[in-house]
Amino acid sequence: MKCIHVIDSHTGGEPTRLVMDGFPALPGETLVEKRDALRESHDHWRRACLLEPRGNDVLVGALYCEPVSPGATCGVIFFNNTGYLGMCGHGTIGLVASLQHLGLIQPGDHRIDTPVGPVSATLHEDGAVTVRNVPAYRYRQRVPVEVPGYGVVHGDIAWGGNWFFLVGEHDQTVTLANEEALTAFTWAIRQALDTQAISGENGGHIDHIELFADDVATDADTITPADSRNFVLCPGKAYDRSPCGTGTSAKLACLAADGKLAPGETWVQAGITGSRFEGRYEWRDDRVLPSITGNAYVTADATLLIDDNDPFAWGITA
Ligand code: PYC
Repeated sequence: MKCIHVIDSHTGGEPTRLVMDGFPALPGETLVEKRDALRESHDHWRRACLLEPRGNDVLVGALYCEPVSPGATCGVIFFNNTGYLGMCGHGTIGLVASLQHLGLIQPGDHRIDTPVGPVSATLHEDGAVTVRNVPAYRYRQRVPVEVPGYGVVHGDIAWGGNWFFLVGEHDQTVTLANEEALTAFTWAIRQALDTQAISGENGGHIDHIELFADDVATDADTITPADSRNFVLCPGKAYDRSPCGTGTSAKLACLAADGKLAPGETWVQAGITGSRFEGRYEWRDDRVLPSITGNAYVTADATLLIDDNDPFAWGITA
C-alpha cells in the first residue's frame, strides 16, 4: 500500500488538495525542472490524487516542495485533472491556510516558489491571506474569435500566472443556475481559440476562459454587490467555484490598461458561487503586480491509500 498525506481545503468554494508527503522525489534545481520531471516520469501520481475515484474534476492539486530560492518558505507545483498550472491564486491561499493548520507557519509574510516565479503571501491574524502574484499584463485587446453556434466573440488576452481570454461582451446570464450554458459557451470559445491558433505571447496556450457581468444582488444578498461577477472555465472543463486568483490578476491587468482602476484601489471580484476576492495592483514597469485577498478553510487532513491490486489505483482515465 502506498500512502499520500494530503490536506484538503477550499478557497471560496474551490477545492485544493495539498500533497505534503508520499510523492516520489523530483530531480531538478528549479520548480520548472521538478514540474517537468513530475509530468514526464510520475504523472500517474497526479492522476491518482485528483481523478476519480479519489478525486474529481474540480479539485486542484498542490505539491509541497522544498524552496529553491533564498528565504522562501516552500515551493509548490499546481496541477489539475488534465495537467499542470503555472500559478494558482486560490490554491496558494489554500496552501497557506493548510500550512498554518499543520503548525508550519505563523501569521506574517511568506515567499513561495512556483514554476512561473516566486510569489509572496501574507497570512493575516484573522486568517485571511493576501497573495502577491507574479506580474500580470494584457497582451492583446478585443480580439475577435468566430465561435461556432455563437458568432463572433471579442475578448482580451491577458496573463495572470496562466493565460486567460476575458469576455465582457456577451448575452449570457452569469449565475450559478446557468452553469451548464456558461460551460457550453466558454468551452466553445476555448475550442475556437485552439482551432484558430489564437494564443498568448510566444504561443502561450490560452486554457482559461473568463466571462464577466455585473454582480446583481439577489433577494438573499444582504451585502453590497461586488464590482463584477465572473465565471471562469478551467483547463479540464470544470468551472472555478472561486473568483479565480490568476483570473482576477488578469482582470486587474486589463482594468489598469484601460485606466478603469487606479493603483491601490480595491476591486471586489465575485465568483459564480458568490464568493469574493479583493484585488489591488501596483505598476511594475509596463506590468502590474496584483495582490489578491481571500480566505481558505481546511476540510480534511487525510492519508490517501494506493493499493496496487486496485484496478483504478491510478485514477479513471478515458
Ligand atoms: O485561483 O488562480 C486560481 C485558479 C486557477 C485555476 C483554478 N483556480
